[in-house]
Amino acid sequence: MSSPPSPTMESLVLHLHDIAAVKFGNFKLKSGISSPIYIDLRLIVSYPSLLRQISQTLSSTLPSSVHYDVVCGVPYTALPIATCISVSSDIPMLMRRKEIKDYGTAKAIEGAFEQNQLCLIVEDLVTSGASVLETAAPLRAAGLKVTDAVVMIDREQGGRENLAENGITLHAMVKLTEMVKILKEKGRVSEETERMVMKFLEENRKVSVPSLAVTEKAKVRLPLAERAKLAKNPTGKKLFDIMVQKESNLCLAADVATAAELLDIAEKVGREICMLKTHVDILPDFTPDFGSKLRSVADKHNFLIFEDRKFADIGNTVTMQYEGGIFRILDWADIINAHIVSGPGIVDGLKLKGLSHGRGLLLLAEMSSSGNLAKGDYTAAAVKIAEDHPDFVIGFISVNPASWPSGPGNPSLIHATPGVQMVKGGDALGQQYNTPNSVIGERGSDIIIVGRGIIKAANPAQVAREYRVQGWEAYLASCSCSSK
Ligand code: S5P
Repeated sequence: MSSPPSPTMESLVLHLHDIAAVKFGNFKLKSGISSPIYIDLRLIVSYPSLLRQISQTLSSTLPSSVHYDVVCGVPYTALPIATCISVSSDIPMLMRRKEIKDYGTAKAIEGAFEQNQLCLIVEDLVTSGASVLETAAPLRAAGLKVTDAVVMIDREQGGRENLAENGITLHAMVKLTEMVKILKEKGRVSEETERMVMKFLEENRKVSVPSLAVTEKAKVRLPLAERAKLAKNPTGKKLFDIMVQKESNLCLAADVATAAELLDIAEKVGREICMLKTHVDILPDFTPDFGSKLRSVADKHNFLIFEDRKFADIGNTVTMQYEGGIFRILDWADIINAHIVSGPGIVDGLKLKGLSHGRGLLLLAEMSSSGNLAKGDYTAAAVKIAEDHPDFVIGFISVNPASWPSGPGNPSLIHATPGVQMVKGGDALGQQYNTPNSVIGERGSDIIIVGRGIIKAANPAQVAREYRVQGWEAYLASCSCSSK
């Protein structure tokens, strides 16, 4: 930054220092590292004139070419700032809910808006840009356009670049290094402190990936291409290959009302997904040619078909359920799944039919619904059964494999997780949602299974793209390797 700071900026920075919103010393950050500088902007609500000054300066930070129809603050610290900007500019505001308890009554975005309106995101402090992205995702999912974000302080730790990669231009009121320079020039900090802070920022500038909370167990995974080589089942191998080719770890749960709608959404969303999950028994217009029709969409867009049949009976019965009836699942589904409540015989039964067709099986090791009983010893039993059938079992339906005693375990097996939306929450019937970042980065899963988050969106193809990008970036960030 070459131009000297304006007097307004200087007084603002000094004011922030006066109220101890910027502190120097030795602070342990959430990430565990020690920092010589600490910023806590939550305090600004106690100083109305400062809040007003901040909002005015933020508004004037934006180039005149930036237009917006609505503003939305990143919860919680930036909410009062966004409110001030909204009130003084007479531009309506939206609020993003951080947690959604009940999808029946609560929405991710509160406030009135129209499709394709431009929304400006307001944030107090940007490090990696992850929190701005977390707010942009549900806004975009609701049909708004997000192209710009304005922030009070840019810590210059990769946020600008990460946001740019996601189509968002960051406008910063002040950069952290500029703040420190001002404080040094005004005699608030010593040369020594300035040097320490600059050194710290310089060393941490290289942190350019979103600071996803990646758990240790989730981190130790091999690249997908390596895992493809380890897979013993052809469909399991193909799934890894498709994920790499399409840079997608997104599975669409196509729980739509009719077969016609299913084929339509498969066509629209096909290019974004590695797998499409069906519940074929909910389709009133199912016809025997459904399988071949879906197969041709799957071949065109290169994804696998997963019939979420959740077989649960004894081995002999499931052979008939798999092959026969009106659905003839064996003929068209690459992948099926099964509960293990009846014991390992169910795998033997399904394998008897599926193996020669090259099909694969996912075992339900955990479930996403609240109060479910698939945990502890039950989950461990699923792992054991999978290990005993590497030629047919390709992996698990799981929810938090990083929490398992062995972690996600054998890298030739895949983890696919349902209960995924852009914001944490649930529905009125016990479904529980986690975000793509949490599922992939913290919980160690490989594939996000998304249903209503996509199919109920105004523009499913665009929203599917956003899930794909988030899921894939979370995967790359949590993979110990830079290659896929
Ligand atoms: O534990 C589970 C297992 C599955 S396969 N929880 C689930 O929700 N599922 C399926 O994932 C469920 O049957 C539905 O098809 C999908 C979740 O859909 P959504 O609309 O809640 O995303």
